[in-house]
Amino acid sequence: MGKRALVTGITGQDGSYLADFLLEKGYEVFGLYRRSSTLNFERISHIQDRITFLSGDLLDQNSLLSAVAEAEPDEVYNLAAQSFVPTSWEQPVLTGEATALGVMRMLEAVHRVRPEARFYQASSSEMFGLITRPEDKPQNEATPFHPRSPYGVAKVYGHWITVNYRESYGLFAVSGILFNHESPRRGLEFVTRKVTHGAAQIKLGQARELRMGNLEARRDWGFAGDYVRAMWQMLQQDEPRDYVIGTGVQHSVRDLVERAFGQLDLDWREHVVQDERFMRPAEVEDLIADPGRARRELGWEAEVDFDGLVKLMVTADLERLGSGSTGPVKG
Ligand code: NAP
Ligand code: F7E
Repeated sequence: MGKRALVTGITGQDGSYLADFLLEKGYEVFGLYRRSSTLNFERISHIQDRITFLSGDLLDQNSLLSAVAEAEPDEVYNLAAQSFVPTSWEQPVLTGEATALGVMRMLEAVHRVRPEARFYQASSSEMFGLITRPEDKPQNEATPFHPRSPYGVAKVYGHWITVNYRESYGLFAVSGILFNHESPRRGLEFVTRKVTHGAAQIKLGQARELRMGNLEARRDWGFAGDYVRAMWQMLQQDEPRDYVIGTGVQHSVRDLVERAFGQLDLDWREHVVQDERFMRPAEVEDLIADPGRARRELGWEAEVDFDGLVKLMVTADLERLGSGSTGPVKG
């Protein structure tokens, strides 16, 4: 019998890649999804028939207890969250409920119903937030947290409650501190996808300009398909431990724009307009990972680099927009 995995956030970017990965490994995959008036399975339509769906919400403890009882998982991947940073200023209470307390509700469900299951928490480099001291660059597992948004603060709670359930109850619970990871399945509001989609629209004559926020922010961007492999590897270790996952290479939003437009033989300066509406009340300027522990202990390394990622995303957007497709997201 293959192992059983319960994935929250199955309809999201990472949930879809993780489900691909686990099915490939022979897992029986259970996916927690939120009921809505229209189905939202675009990212998993290609594997929909191979997943057992359980309806539930991180805000609803009973549904999580039932989902864990029904799935009887060997591994639980808690990927669900309100994950868009700007929304966390608009809806801070909801963000706290889902992204912070939701983690505790999932841990409670595992602790009460299935304490032998291994638990993965989707923590974030947004927890590092404001970097001022030279010794905090690049960021590793010992770098102090200084979150800069309600989202980042909620993730710090999620991180520490995961550590706490490990220390309090001996759960095999780990926190993966993942830096930005992207793909053709990324939501359109995140900067990489906004840029690759926007550039493709301009190339095809479907738009003339792209309105952007802070072009100076720097991130460590990798490919989501590489990062879900790290999540799984963390749960295969002998001991539960937290890991930073990133490429160790940093680029600015300006580099991203230049690279994506350049890919399509466009001059970004003719199309990109800075717009105050996309600036943040408090910015995270300078993130770069030190993934040394993951390399040494998991043998993990990013396979897709920044250029490869931008190319992959631009090509997918151009193809999708060019074919007028509204169908399943490829890639
Ligand atoms: P995403 O595409 O925004 O997906 C989020 C998922 O969470 C969706 O399936 C969403 O369901 C679900 N969800 C939201 N609120 C929920 C609730 N109250 N109850 C149940 N499900 C809920 O995010 P992602 O990029 O895949 O990221 C996965 C996780 O990793 C998130 O926790 C994110 O914060 C974290 N993370 C992401 C990155 C990154 O760069 N991608 C880096 C570090 C950490 P609907 O489809 O119904 O909205
Ligand atoms: O912004 C700047 C923006 O929204 C990246 C989430 O997955 O990664 C993600 O959070 C940077 C920021 O991602 C625009 O100010 C400029 O500095 O793509 P983003 P994020 O906020 O880093 C972390 C690791 C997570 O955990 C989160 O869940 O790009 N930027 N102009 C812009 N950003 C957006 N979205 N739109 C712009 O027009």
